[in-house]
Amino acid sequence: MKIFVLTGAGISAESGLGTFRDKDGVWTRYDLSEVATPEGFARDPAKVRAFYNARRANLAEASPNAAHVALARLEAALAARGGDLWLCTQNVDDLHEKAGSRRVVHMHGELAVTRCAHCQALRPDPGPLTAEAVCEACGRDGGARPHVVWFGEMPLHMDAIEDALAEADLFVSIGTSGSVYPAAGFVTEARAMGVATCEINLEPSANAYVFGEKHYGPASEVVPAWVERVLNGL
Ligand code: BJW
Repeated sequence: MKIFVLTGAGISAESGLGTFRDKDGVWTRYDLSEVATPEGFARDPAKVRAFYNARRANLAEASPNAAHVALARLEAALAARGGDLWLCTQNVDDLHEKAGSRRVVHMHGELAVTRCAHCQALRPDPGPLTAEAVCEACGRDGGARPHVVWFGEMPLHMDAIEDALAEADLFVSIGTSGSVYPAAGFVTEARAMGVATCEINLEPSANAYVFGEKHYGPASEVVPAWVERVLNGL
């Protein structure tokens, strides 16, 4: 069995990382055009760096919850039985890796990686972003930005994602509002290709009507129960 799992901010909510569009979400406190667009960074890089430095500090304190752990267990169990879990996350946190998932595709990038805006060189770096940092690859300063995909930028690994979707037997979406494209369109693509679809969320997402199977409740409870059912059914 080949399962494609797409995760969003909701899977990390119970680990203390804020979601974006819920009540008290990140976008209720910050203007996304100021902190999550290339134009916002060009206008006020100090404000954008401060926003992401606070997020990096928050992430350093966070631990995976039972939902992340269950998906790592599912990956190992499927592999042992000749199946495959293809885990694609919109999240820029590293909680899937911390829970033990071996292959995680970060389509919106990684918070604890720094990218040089001048030469695009990447460097693992959980510390604060500063204007003074000199890029080891091109020798220029002033270019340090988080390796995250902002609005208007192309998400990462899209070719591999499309291939994995086409090969899946089941598409499962966990903890995402279904409002940010292209990820929000994966369920429609999956359905068009005859792939079974399942939504797991606290409440119905914007495109809940497209999913064949649906389970609602906190990810830390619903995901482990769903994984148990999948493994019992193999
Ligand atoms: C729980 C829970 C619990 C809570 N248990 N569940 C007009 C129409 C269509 C598209 C566009 C348009 N205008 C512009 C666009 C394109 C734009 C877009 O989609 N905009 C929309 C807002 C309309 N997209 C882009 O610009 C993307 N690039 C692009 O399209 O390039 C061109 C292209 C063309 C063709 C092919 C491919 C590409 C880039 C998008 C970049 C998104 N970046 C961000 C910021 C990342 C960095 C950072 O973290 O700061 O990514 S925005 C933010 O939203 C973040 C997330 O990954 C993303 C999705 O959020 P998510 O995960 O859905 O979170 P929430 O908060 O929205 O929802 C949480 C959910 O969890 C809720 O449903 C809760 O119920 C649930 N939940 N607690 C279970 N305990």
